[in-house]
Amino acid sequence: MKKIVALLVGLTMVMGLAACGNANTQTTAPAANEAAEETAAPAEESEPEEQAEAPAAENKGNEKLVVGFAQIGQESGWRDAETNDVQWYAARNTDTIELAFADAQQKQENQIKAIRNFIEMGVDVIVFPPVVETGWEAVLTECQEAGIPVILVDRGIDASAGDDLYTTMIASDHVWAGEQAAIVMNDLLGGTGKVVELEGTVGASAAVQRKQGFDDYIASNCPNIEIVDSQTGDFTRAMGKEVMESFLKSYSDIDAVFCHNDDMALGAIEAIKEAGLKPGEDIKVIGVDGVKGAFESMLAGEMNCTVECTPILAQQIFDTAAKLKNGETVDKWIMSADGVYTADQITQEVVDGCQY
Ligand code: GZL
Repeated sequence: MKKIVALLVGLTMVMGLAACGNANTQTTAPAANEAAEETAAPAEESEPEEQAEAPAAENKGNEKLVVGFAQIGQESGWRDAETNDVQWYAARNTDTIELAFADAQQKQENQIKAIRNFIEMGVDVIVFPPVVETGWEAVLTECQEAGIPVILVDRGIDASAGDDLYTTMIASDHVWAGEQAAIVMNDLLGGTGKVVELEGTVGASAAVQRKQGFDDYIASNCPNIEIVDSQTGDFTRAMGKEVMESFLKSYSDIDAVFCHNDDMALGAIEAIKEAGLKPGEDIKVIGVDGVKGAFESMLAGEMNCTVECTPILAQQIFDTAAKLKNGETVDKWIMSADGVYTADQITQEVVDGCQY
């Protein structure tokens, strides 16, 4: 559930690593969190001010917990919040944790390069959110052969790959999120209406499962609600706006939009307003994530609901990684506890208390 905490301050220093391909690594301050260069600049040009010593290739005997985190990129406010939480946590615990962080700029091949780099470094645990569900068998087998446990965060891999290729997954229940969105949608529409759907990144488990939860619930319980169209907005605000604009040009009778994340919902709200319609009234808007922008939009009457999917996972990630380093066993799925927030619950105090 959402917690109210002091604003995060301070500079985060993470392990600086030689860039590997485009999977550039970086030292970032939470506020800055600049996008890494599209193509990796030569290491000497991209060195942070205080280049931390890259962990020795052989990490054996290092008392600290050394974690390699191969982040997807910076596609959404949610993703930035997850990155900031992980880097801030590591920066506050440098006496016991070393973090090697890579930004894959949305590319699976960059995540794979970064994971191979972490294997070379001999980190204790590898952590990453698989940008898509498939294509991980080879690199995860290499992790296994190197004896390095893998924690999946916030997204999963296709079950057909077998679940022995990773040790545990720390993530929300995305099918549940889709179902909750459908329940609220049915309530908002009084059981009748035409809905469009803005999907997340093609092939991402969060998108596949939110769609499954939403569409299956509507099909089974809402005979008079029709999903007239469904297209990917790739989890970004810009593409969410673009696809909603095309929906508005194609359909004159849209009653609601279900967006697989809040960033796309904020883009859809812009498009609805520019079309001369009232978001939250003429067209109901439901998102997922629980980012502050969604709460601000609900307070303004422009959005109706967001289903929380917490990105604040650092404590669980590092606690779990420490257990794995110590040879302990953990559950296969460490599920986040999330809530559902509708506009009627939102006050300025709730908005001010948003953690991300
Ligand atoms: C969810 C995560 C998704 C968020 C999006 O666990 O994978 O990726 O919902 C983000 O905002 O892009």
